[in-house]
Amino acid sequence: MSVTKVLTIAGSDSLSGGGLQADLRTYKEYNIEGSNVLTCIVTVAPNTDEVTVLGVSLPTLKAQLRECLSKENEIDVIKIGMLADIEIAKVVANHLKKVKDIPIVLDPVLALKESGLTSSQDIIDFFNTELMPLATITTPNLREAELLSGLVGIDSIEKMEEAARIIHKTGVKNVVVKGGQRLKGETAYDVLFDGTTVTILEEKKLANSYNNGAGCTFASAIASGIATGLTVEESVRKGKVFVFESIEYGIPFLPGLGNVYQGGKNKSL
Ligand code: PXL
Repeated sequence: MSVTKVLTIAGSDSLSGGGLQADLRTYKEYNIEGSNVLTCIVTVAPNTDEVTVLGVSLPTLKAQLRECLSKENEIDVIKIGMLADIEIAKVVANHLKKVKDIPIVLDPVLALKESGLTSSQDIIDFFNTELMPLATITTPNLREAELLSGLVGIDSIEKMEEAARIIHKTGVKNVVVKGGQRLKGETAYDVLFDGTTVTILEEKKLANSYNNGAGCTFASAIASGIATGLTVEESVRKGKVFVFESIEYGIPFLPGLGNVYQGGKNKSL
């Protein structure tokens, strides 16, 4: 029996809403075997909400990449999440340049919604020049789309499209800009651009905010779709429904806040 495999290169989210924990749960729902390279550990202090990001040592990172990207592993798709700093990003990029014919889903985790933490300009530039050209698709949220495109105040579908077109120029094959909660109105819009066609995806906004991990889950769901043979557009459409249901069945842990629950629709707690 052949097994479909996705490799996640991402950080650990100790509360498990996002990060590689969300990624692996998503692959499980898609019946995909997930492996992971840990880049960093993210912790959020309970009272102050202060976010700490601890990167793994570069030798440890390299050892994981060598192990997971060995030929025998036969990875179908690679998904990239949080890279934490420029040194980690450089090591990851060097390894990715050596792999051939494996689609790469690049979630440009440049700003955490849990904090005001935003990446430095050198890492943003590195994403645009080194990582984007390697990727099949990238999945920025509005803030990340602003950082990558240089546009300010993206607050409409038109501006999302403009940002997608700018980001596409870096060499990434497809861009999906996520409107998420930040875009005004009742509808959650995403704008997908493949270099030729702009596709606007819609889903109604959910009243609850159990959306910690929604971004990681979306990118992982897209990676899963591609791994199972769907086109990029089909993978994005299916991923959007998957995230919607994961938020709908999310797990509350503070008043009004919670983690997405992957595939929650098919389970009962
Ligand atoms: O959802 C963005 C994200 C990605 N990766 C890690 C995280 C988070 C958010 O908390 O902790 C490791």
